[in-house]
Amino acid sequence: TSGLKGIFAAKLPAAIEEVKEVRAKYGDKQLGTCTVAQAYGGMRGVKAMTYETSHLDTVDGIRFRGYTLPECQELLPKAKGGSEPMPEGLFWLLLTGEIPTDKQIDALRSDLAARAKLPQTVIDAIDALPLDMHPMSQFSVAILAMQQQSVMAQEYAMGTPKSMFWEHCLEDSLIILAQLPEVAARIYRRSFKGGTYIPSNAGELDMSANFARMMGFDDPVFDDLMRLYLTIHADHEGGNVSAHAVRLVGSALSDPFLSLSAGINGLAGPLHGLANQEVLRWIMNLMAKLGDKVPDKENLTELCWETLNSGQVIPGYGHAVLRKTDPRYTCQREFALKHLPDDEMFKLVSLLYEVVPKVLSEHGKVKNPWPNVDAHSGVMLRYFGLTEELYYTVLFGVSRAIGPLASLIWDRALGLPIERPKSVTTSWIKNHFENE
Ligand code: CMX
Repeated sequence: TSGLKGIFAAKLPAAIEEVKEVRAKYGDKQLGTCTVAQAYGGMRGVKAMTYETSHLDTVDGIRFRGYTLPECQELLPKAKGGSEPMPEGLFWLLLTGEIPTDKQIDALRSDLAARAKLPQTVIDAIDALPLDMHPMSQFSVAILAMQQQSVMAQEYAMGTPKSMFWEHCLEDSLIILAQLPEVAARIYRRSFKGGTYIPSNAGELDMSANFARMMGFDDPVFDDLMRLYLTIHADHEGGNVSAHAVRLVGSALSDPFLSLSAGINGLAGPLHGLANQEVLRWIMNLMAKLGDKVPDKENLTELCWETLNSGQVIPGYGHAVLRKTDPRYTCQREFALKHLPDDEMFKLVSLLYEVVPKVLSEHGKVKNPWPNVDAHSGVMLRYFGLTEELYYTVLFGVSRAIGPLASLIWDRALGLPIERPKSVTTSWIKNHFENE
């Protein structure tokens, strides 16, 4: 085996001790305050949870275990012939805090391959779903269908001690990561390719190349795009809807399958992961409206205002935490500049980058007028022939399993309790502050 479990286990005593010390030393300190406005306002900016695997800076963007995206691109192991990092390597980094060696990643791939065979019951469950059900709904149902394999649920039923939870959570997470690409590829092939399937080759190929092959793509540059895509979407600290849903549901000791399915349901919302689908639709719509006109700053500005004036958001722009261009946008832009600089749609996306922030700033409502990760991904997928935008968020979901599951293993290892914040009613607030 890869030794991943051993390396994680070796880190545990010191990490548990560190958390104990921090709690003893700073337990009474205020992390942040919560105003009434924040309680009504989606708890924005309230520091009220810990999350070890990644941290989001409002300006510099995401850091995975302290490493920026460009650092991860440089340091994480590459597949043979590829130049982007492998998401398997990121899982290792998020879980252990260490950059894995090539050898460790080869061994992890074997660990995953040993768990990759989809149970027939999962295949049957997917096959029973309506072909026109949204791919994200199919994906969430499929993950629930996978839950019969949960070691954590089986062990809990037998009365396992709390100290063993993380081991079962790790085992379930490995099963999920091993099987998710095939589950996702099946959903793609049945929804858009007439239900013809390409077998998995998890033993030979890295996760991204195997996933690409199962979807029906056979282009080394697309493999690299998948590696980049699955790496950059993996984790975005703990408060976003998908990561927080995984953490919340997992805190009831629901196993990783149940927890991830909940996270995927959150990712399926248009203000979160579904925005990548919405971006492509919005761009197609802009192109249709432009007709024969060449897009320029002037006509695009007008069309952006049309979107805003009709009460809709401009998808792919804005963020709850970020206050600058998302580095996940920037590294996709760099990939596009390298591989598809002359693509018309990429040029349009680039032009929108010059137009939208100005329009949104003038609009005056948004706290962040800059693009997020979703503003860019669809254009590149489309360029390589993955044109079915309804499917885009499933790719996001395959990736988003990586971070929140690594974090969930830590939650169980650190023995975090069930989440249960206190809520108050509007009349409680009125009574409470009336005589102040
Ligand atoms: N277009 C138009 N209006 C926008 C906007 C956008 N792109 N982004 C924010 N606003 C509006 C909000 O709807 C809000 O309006 P109201 O006061 O009428 O409710 C106001 O500006 C203030 O919002 P904010 O504090 O700047 O942003 P939030 O933290 O509330 O929301 C987000 C963040 C991402 C949901 C929001 O920017 C948005 O809806 N963006 C478009 C959808 C999108 O791209 N989502 C993907 C995010 C990344 C991901 O999770 O995948």
